[in-house]
Parts: sequence; structure tokens; C-alpha cells
Amino acid sequence: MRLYYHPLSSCSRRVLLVAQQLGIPLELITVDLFRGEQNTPPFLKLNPNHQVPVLEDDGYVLWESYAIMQYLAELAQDKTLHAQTAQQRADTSRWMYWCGQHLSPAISILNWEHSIKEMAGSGPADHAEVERAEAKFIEACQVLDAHLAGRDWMCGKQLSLADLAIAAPLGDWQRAKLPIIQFGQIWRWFQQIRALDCWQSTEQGTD
Ligand SMILES: N[C@@H](CCC(=O)N[C@@H](CS)C(=O)NCC(=O)O)C(=O)O
Repeated sequence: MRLYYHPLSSCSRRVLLVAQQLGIPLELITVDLFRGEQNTPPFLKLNPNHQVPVLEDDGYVLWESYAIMQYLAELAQDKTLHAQTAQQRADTSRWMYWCGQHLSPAISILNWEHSIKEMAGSGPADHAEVERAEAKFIEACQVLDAHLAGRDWMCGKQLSLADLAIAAPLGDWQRAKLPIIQFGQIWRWFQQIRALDCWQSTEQGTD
């Protein structure tokens, strides 16, 4: 299987975390987002949304990081990330959709404003945008922190796809100046994730 990705993309990292955790080998193809390779006709054929990650499995093409995570978990011999019951699966989906809708968009803005914008030569941070995204981020973290109180993992008693989905964008916490240390439950849970082999083997320097 082949994964089109970018090393600074937390959406890509989400998929790499699952592949590492489950021992699934992936051929990695870098799409240079800074040079606009995601907008070239061959890549747009794979993903008309001009985004990484994209998985290619023997002619089958799948985009959207959360869907790729679920696909890999279903295919793997190692079933530890595959939720067993309907309610466990629904819980995992709930938190993955929540991440895509609430947490990740706020982090993407903060990452862009505080870090990527400068790398892309697109000027300084826009303070109004930062303030707006910070408020969204804090609101999402309040929900997450309350959920993690008294829990080791997001869903049930072991690591799930939801943990990896949510942790991936938080990995940009330094670069994106994410105020997560103030959220004690998130910080405790995040340290557990950072200790995992799959996390350490997918690190990109700033975490
Ligand atoms: N919902 C998509 C979002 C993917 C996404 O935002 N990818 C970013 C990198 S993290 C990207 O490729 N951006 C380039 C662009 O939008 O042109 C997913 O979860 O896979």
C-alpha cells in the first residue's frame, strides 16, 4: 500500500500512527505542499480536494484521514485498534468526527498563523485569526479535558483510533503555540500517547 503524505501534515501523521501501531508497511510518497504538488493534475486525479493523506491499495484510492485509519484497522491482522461492539465503534466515530469538526480546524488555523504561514512566505500572523482560533481551541479542550477526567484512554480501556486521531494534531502544540499544558487531563493523557513507540517513530522534530 502506498501513502501520499507530507511530513508536516498531522492528518498524514494520524494514518502513520495507525500503520506503525499495527505493523502495516506503507510505501511513502511525499507530496510537496509548499511547491503546490497537491494542485497538479496527476494528484488531483487521486484527490480532487487537493489534500494529503491519500492511500492507494492495489488500485483502490481512499482519501480522508479518519476513513484511512478505519480501513487500516479493519485490514490489519492485529485487531487491537478495531472496536468490537456497535457502541464502541460509535464512540470511536463520535470522537473522530468531533476532532474533524471542532478540534482540528482550530489547530489548523493556529498552525498556519504561527508557523506554516512564515515557512510559506505568506507574511506575519493575523492577530484576529489567532484570537478566533484560540477561543475555538479552548472551547474544544474544555470538552476533551472533562471527558478524560478519570479515564486513561478516549474510548474504553485501551488505545483506540480516537486517541490517535485526536493526538496527531496536538503534536503540533509547540509550533502552533497550543495552550494545552493548562488542561491537566489532556496533558496527562497526551504524555501517555507520547510514550508510545508509534508516536516516537513518527516524530517530526518539534514535538
Ligand atoms: N479532512 C482531510 C483534511 C486533510 C488536510 O487538511 N490536509 C492538508 C495537510 S494536513 C493539505 O493537504 N493541505 C493542502 C491543501 O489544502 O491544498 C483529512 O482528514 O484527510
